[in-house]
Amino acid sequence: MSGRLSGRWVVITGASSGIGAATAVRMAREGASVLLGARRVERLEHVASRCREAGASLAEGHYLDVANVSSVRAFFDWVRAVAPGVDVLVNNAGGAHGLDPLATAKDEDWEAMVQSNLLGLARVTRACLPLMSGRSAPIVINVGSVAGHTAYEGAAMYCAVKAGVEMITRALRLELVEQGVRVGCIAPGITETEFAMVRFKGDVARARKVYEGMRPLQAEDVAEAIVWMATRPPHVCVDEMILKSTDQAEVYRVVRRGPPSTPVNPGGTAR
Ligand code: 8X3
Repeated sequence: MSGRLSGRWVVITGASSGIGAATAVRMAREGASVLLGARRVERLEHVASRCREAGASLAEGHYLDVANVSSVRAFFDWVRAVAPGVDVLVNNAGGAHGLDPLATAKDEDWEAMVQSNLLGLARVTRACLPLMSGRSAPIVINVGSVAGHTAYEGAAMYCAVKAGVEMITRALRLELVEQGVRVGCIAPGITETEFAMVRFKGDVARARKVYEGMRPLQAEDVAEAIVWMATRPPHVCVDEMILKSTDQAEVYRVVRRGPPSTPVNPGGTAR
């Protein structure tokens, strides 16, 4: 199948649902070969099959826990065995845990957020970079958040790790400019995925409130932007992109116009 990404090899983390899954399918539609990582391998297999139907040259999934060093190593051993190299890395795995003020926040929530959003992203990137060497105009796309730009109550650690994603992106951009590796970050605002369900540990009523009365971004909206970043000509690097619902002017300035337009999407993803 021909497409703007045909002949290109794409690795996506957190690909079992939400933004990761939508990005995989959207990249597949462009004819890419997609290699997907996530902990939920059954759901990953389902996404891989949707990618094959969408036109992927190849779509396969493999267990990946970005918080675990040996899992990252095993994942990239697999990538190395399957692919001649990697052209696009989408660092999507991550998410928020809890919305407690720092004074009462839980260690396990902090540790989970630092491990997945920050350390996981860094170790996945470190493992992937050797596979990008020698490819034509490779690109690393990090999924950050508007929370990396603006602090809000109850999200000190989440804001800190997402600001960290921005800083890793900028440092890496400088480190890789000589090699011609592009590095960019996309910072989405409220997106209707499993994000809120994960943050509130399965509390449907609290999760639903996040999207209540407004029209949030959908995973596909963010996926579309990621594919746009990945399909710029080789001399163009989108360093940063902030994408928000029209109803969200700022992290905490959201217009809620009426009853919920859509239910909480149980098939979405944490970010
Ligand atoms: C998710 C966006 O506004 O819930 O990263 O922090 S927000």
